[in-house]
Amino acid sequence: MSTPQPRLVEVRQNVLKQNDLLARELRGRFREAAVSVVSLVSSPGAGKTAFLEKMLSDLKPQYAVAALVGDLATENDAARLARSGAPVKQITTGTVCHLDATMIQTALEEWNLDELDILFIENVGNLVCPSSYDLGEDLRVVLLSVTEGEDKPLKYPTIFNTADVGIITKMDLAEVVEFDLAAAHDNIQRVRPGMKVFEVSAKTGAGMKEWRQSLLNSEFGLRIAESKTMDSLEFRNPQSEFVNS
Ligand SMILES: Nc1nc2c(ncn2[C@@H]2O[C@H](COP(=O)(O)OP(=O)(O)OP(=O)(O)O)[C@@H](O)[C@H]2O)c(=O)[nH]1
Ligand SMILES: [Mg+2]
Repeated sequence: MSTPQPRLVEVRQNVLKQNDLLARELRGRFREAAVSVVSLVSSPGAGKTAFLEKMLSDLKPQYAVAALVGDLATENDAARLARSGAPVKQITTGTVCHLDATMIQTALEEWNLDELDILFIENVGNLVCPSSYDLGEDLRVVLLSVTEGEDKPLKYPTIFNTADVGIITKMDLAEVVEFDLAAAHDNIQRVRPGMKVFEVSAKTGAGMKEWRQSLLNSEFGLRIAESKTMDSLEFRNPQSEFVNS
């Protein structure tokens, strides 16, 4: 006779199953609307918002970009991202250490996905919780900053293992913190063999072009070669308290 599973595990499995079902539905909606969705995960302070600020500013002249950003308590990141002029919405999670598919669905209620080319989602800074929650994204990007140390992929393998692309951030600080770049690449490949990894600095802009070109050139299977919505006045003035603030 098999031993029954503890109740805690059962509840957790149900929550994840519900999330997976909704994420699948979201993925279908994103595909139907032909919007590419890119999520960012990392430890707190690895540079997600700085990287995203740069991406939004660089892409906005040619693409209809927008961002959802998760944070436990503040709206600081949304305010920073909105400086790009792109529509931005903050999801404040309270005590929850990750975004889930329901939060994404609710946050998108007032936006017309048909008018978007690329939607970015910045997850709550955490190397553990976000890994189990599918958000319906096409591409999950994991960021590792040089100030965290090159061993993080080995210590938090799941978040690296569930990502599609890696970005080593704050490269302008690599030398001063004696970051071992070769070891970092090696560690990433040990937990996620074959994953493409970029080296960038949002501060100096180094490496951003290579990453952007790969993203736009369908290297990761996204279809964002041409903008579909740049003429849309409605998109330029969407319902968002952070737009152009
Ligand atoms: N030198 C340097 N500093 C950076 C770079 N990118 C981010 N920072 C700094 O690192 C700190 C954290 O950056 P954020 O962009 O807020 O990091 P985050 O991952 O969004 O943080 P959370 O949302 O709190 O998890 C800030 O002080 C940034 O100015 C970079 O490329 N170079
Ligand atoms: Mg942030």
